[in-house]
Amino acid sequence: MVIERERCARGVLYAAGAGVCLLGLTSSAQAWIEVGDAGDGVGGNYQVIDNSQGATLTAIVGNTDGDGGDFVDSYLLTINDPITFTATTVGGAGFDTMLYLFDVNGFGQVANDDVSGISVRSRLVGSSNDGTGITVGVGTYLLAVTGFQMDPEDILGQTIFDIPIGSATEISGPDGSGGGSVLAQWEDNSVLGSAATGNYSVSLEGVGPVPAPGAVTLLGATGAFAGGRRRRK
Ligand SMILES: [Ca+2]
Ligand SMILES: [Ca+2]
Ligand SMILES: [Ca+2]
Repeated sequence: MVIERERCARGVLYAAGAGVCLLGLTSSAQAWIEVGDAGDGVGGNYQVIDNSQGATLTAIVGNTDGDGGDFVDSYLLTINDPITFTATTVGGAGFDTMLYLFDVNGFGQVANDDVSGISVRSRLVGSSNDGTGITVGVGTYLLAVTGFQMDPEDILGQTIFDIPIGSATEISGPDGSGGGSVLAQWEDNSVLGSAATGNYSVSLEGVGPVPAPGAVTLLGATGAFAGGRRRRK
């Protein structure tokens, strides 16, 4: 996907492959552009965001179109600042998005369906607000971008996150019956027969690429420590 800067309002990015102005993203933004089709995260099938498209990371731009099973795109990235961490679907053609965050092993962390009662886009922060008490730390995480209503499940088909009807705006922890298990499959529970798909851009804060192996040993050690601390809660 080629980014052009002329076709939209001054300073707003244009994604030629998607044919959309990326509202909310300025031309100073460093977007990761989906390479081919990002995997759905099951069994380590994800796209690693590295430094090849820039050293910073303020957005991810991509597409789900349902073809060839392209309903979920997942990306491995680093949360550098859990306090300011946000992931928000913005701009694009606009469809009913869902965002899910897993740790590097596939355990559910936080999830969101809708920003508000009037917006079906999604927004994640680093702490759940549904009573599950989840707070993410510094480390490597898997961010899955998908549409309503794709639900991640464990190997037994139990949902990992419980986002009840009428509670679409909650930042959910992994409180589904499969919440203690790793991501093993996705279930399309859309009453429309097929989950929402489309062009998306996800605005990011507190996030960076995954360091090259061996390049940032210190960060890896920090991430491991944060993970250990989280588990003892
Ligand atoms: Ca895709
Ligand atoms: Ca939604
Ligand atoms: Ca929940």
